[in-house]
Amino acid sequence: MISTVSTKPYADQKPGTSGLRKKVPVFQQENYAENFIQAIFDSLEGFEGQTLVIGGDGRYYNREVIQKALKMAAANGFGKVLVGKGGILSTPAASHVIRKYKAFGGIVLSASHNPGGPTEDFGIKYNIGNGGPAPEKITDAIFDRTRNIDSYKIADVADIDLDTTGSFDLAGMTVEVIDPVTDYADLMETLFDFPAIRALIAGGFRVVIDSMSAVTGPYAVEILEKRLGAPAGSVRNEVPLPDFGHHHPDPNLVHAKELYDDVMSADGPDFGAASDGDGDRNMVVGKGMFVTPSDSLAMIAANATCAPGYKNGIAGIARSMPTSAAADRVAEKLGIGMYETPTGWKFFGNLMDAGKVTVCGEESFGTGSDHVREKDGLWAVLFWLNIVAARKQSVKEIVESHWAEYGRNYYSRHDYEAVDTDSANALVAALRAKLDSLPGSKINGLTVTAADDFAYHDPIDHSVSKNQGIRILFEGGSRIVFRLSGTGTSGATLRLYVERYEPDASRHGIETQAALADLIAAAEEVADITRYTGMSEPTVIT
Ligand code: VG1
Ligand code: CO
Repeated sequence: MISTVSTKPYADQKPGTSGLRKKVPVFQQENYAENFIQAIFDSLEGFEGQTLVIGGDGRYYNREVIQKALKMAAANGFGKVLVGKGGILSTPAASHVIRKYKAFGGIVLSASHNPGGPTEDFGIKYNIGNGGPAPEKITDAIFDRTRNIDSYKIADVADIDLDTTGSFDLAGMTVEVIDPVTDYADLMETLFDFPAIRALIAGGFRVVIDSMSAVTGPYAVEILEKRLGAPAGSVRNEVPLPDFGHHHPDPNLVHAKELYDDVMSADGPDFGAASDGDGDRNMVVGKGMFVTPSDSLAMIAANATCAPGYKNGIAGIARSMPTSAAADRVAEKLGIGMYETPTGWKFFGNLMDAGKVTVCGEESFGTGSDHVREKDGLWAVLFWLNIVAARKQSVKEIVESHWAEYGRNYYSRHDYEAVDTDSANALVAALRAKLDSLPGSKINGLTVTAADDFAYHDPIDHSVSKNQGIRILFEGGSRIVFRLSGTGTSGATLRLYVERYEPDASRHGIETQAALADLIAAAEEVADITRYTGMSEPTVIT
């Protein structure tokens, strides 16, 4: 029943920030997905007879690749696979299932916030036994293997019925089709004060969640509508669609604008939230107040003891380098550790496993904790609802009082998408070449105190990750950061991150782009963005 199929390597299977992401037609090439999955298995040791978790965000091509992965897991010697019904598992739910059932690891099929459909994006990512994304050591080994792979193993059997829960035999391996929602919803109930949130909602506090036709719909309906008693219809776009209804399943002020406008309108809801394709990102909007992801991390950390799962406090905080330093001030006040890592959740796993940090966050609408080893969209939403319920204040009041206490970190990210790859690389190379000469000089009248290309020394496994983003720091704590995206599938995306710290509460009401205008102009001056990208404005501002 087991075949060994000969194959030829593809040169472009290097995992990026979060797994391998390519257009669907690329994945549909002969043996393309098979090669990558076999390369994953060939890079691992000791999984004979062990359990693997497989799930995806339901996007176009999800089911086809799940069938291949199941047959290949059986042929390679796994003892059991847990797969979400319909092939569905949100990224945080997959992480939880891996941990709860002590699986050897998991394969998550997703291109996250990237659009889906026959000509859009698909992705494959491997997670290790702690439930988190594989560290670079493993993704490097997978890439090496893809470059010389010559065969893969697969069971010649019929497809498994993914739409019925229960146990099935697949060429001697057990396939268990599990309900994708229950375990995750139960976990949330252990972390947050559901009775308090239920009372808040029963008292008339109106919550809406936009699942953006992506994976969180069934999770949000179960938690918000069934367990927390919000009226039916509180979860919008709750049916996962293979093409996300032709939208970008990316929860930000551009792609979730309708929700934002609704919450901001006079008779709109009190609280709105959205999440991305695979359910690990979150956007939180309170009436009259959008919470930036960087602020959200700081505020969740500062208010963590409101939630039962964190009532004894948090051990430490980690954030990716481009994320604002708002959380640093909270860590300082609490007297706990603060860690700055490269972009991508895979760098947080070691810190959480070692007990050094409890909460982590990224500026890209990602927040999470050590309850799993991925960022977790609904977790962040529930944390905010728990804080609102416990403090009996609005989101706006909570945010403004935080700024008054700690100061405000004005923050914005400008993305220049689909830039010619050579031009984007040239921009970065030119910046790199002048790093040494920048300290002490002035850019747009601002004095540079330091400039470097961020390198991370992992304090646990002592690995070193270089070239993780160019940062230019100015007097007074402001900074600009440049890096190229590692999740895009066409051309290059340049990300410019801009941050300014403002301690004075009387200056906390400035419009963000205005508050950052001199830094944005400095970025243009030092990096010649318009000339290199051919764009006079970013494609997305968040
Ligand atoms: C982006 C974000 C990063 C995030 C990654 C995966 O990466 O900037 O913070 O971890 O996406 O998120 P990049 O390399 O494009 O900047 V998800 O929700 O797309 O898996
Ligand atoms: Co995601």
